[in-house]
Amino acid sequence: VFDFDKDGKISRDEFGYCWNCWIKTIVRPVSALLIIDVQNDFISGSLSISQCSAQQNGLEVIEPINHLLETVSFDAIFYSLDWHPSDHVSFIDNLKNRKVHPSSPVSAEEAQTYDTVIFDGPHLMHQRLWPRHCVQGSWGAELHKDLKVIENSVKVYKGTNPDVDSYSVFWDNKKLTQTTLVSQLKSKNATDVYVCGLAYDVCVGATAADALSIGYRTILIDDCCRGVDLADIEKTKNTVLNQFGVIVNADQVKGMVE
Ligand code: VGL
Ligand code: ZN
Repeated sequence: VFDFDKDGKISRDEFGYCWNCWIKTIVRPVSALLIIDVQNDFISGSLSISQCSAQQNGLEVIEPINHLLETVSFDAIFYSLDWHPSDHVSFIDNLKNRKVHPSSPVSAEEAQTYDTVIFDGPHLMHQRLWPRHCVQGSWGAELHKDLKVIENSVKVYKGTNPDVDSYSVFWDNKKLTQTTLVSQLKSKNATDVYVCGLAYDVCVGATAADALSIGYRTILIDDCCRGVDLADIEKTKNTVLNQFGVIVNADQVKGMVE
């Protein structure tokens, strides 16, 4: 099936194709795509990232993610949802019902949205304060209507404990509880975890960091992510690269998975 030239060599393209097939018979990668928090509140709702310092548009991830879903056959696909109860610790309007520790860099009285406070409790806990968002069952918590949802994919809900926030789809921020993602990736023998969605420097970054810490080959799909703060997006990328993760654009993924 290969085109040999007159010296009996195969072309550069065909060599690349052969190499790819050969290495995959040895490595047998099993790919999982994690689509993080593509929910109304982060796109045009109460925590719209367009209102944050990087002024990015969350809507822009939908078309490239849909295209990825249509052109690449991942072995498993997961959609995460930030899914908070009404009394969630991260909501700034719940601050009055909580106890800020005296060592907190900002007091309860001076705290503004996006500030980080230290809450008192059984353990001291750093917590960034956000507007009320992704309340369980609300419109803001729904996946955006234009995001393609694949049959037989799995939804993973996080941030359901009122007292602990959860940025990563693997564990909450205090590593008290795991989501169902960990056992589902194990049962599918996943080896490669592809990560995309919102917000780049918050939940996407925390998820990629945890995937790397577990030992998954972790691939961040840069052009399918939008974030809150440009400096934090740069930090996220550096963390991934320092832990031997890979950062690609969506058009590079097809060759990696097939
Ligand atoms: C997120 C802020 C608060 C996210 C969730 O999905 O990135 N950001 N909760
Ligand atoms: Zn949240």
